[in-house]
Amino acid sequence: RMLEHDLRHAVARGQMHLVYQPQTDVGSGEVIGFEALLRWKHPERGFVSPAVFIPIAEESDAILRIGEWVLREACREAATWPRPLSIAVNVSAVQIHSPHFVGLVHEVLLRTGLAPHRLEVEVTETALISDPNRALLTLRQLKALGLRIAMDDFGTGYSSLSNLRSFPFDKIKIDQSFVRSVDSNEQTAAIVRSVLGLGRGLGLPVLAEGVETEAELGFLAAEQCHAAQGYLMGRPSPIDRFAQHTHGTA
Ligand code: G
Ligand code: G
Ligand code: MN
Ligand code: NA
Repeated sequence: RMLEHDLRHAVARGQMHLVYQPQTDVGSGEVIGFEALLRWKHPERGFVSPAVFIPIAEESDAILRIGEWVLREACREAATWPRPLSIAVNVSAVQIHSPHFVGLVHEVLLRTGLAPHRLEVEVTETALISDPNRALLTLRQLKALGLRIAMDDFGTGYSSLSNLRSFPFDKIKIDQSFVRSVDSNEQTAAIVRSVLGLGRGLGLPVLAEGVETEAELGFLAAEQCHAAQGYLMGRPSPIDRFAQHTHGTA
């Protein structure tokens, strides 16, 4: 496929960049960190969505080179911020199962000087199920480096509840499909309340993704959700847009 070929050279040709989306504390409204999201500007096709090219990259192993670049770039950027905000990086199944991944993360932390506790690795449940024993070992080794693991897209994957017990997650990210209209749909509200109760019972903070309206945020505040992310608080954007948060200036 054309895209597959072009992807192999995209990093070296400088076509990839990261945008950053703020994550806020629901109680205080303050920005507590950012999620790094990958963007590819193809020379002829323009912007190609990661929802399109990440699956292609995962088939061809190009994901390893791209994922390494994302990790380096996000950690390098976050290490320049005067304020010690967290930085969340999405990691694919292929990376988690690469024998070099833990060593790579260790090396990137050392080289960038980023404090390990500021790094959060986001993994989906689907990334863990092909070889759960291997995945568990990798997650434990990552945690031994001092970073945190978030379960991404919670509720959309396979067997969410047993995964929460089997893997050492530090945070639950409720998928945006459950956040959309949570203020007006009683079924959705019941599901989100139960995930928040689950988080409380397990001692895990919960972040709600895809918050677009004040009404959704109000529901989350009333239900004591810890953190939120979504267009309401900020769209994924170049990091300069958020200098008042990263640098603490007005
Ligand atoms: O930001 P956006 O809605 O375009 O992202 C679409 C999908 O691509 C999401 O599932 C998101 O997690 C994924 N994605 C974005 N950036 C990265 C990345 O750097 N690595 C991986 N593996 N997935 C990413
Ligand atoms: O799978 P993951 O949760 O990593 O993907 C996050 C995706 O959700 C990104 O593509 C990001 O652009 C998108 N996103 C973030 N906030 C919102 C939002 O408020 N509404 C919608 N529709 N998408 C969002
Ligand atoms: Mn994510
Ligand atoms: Na998600």
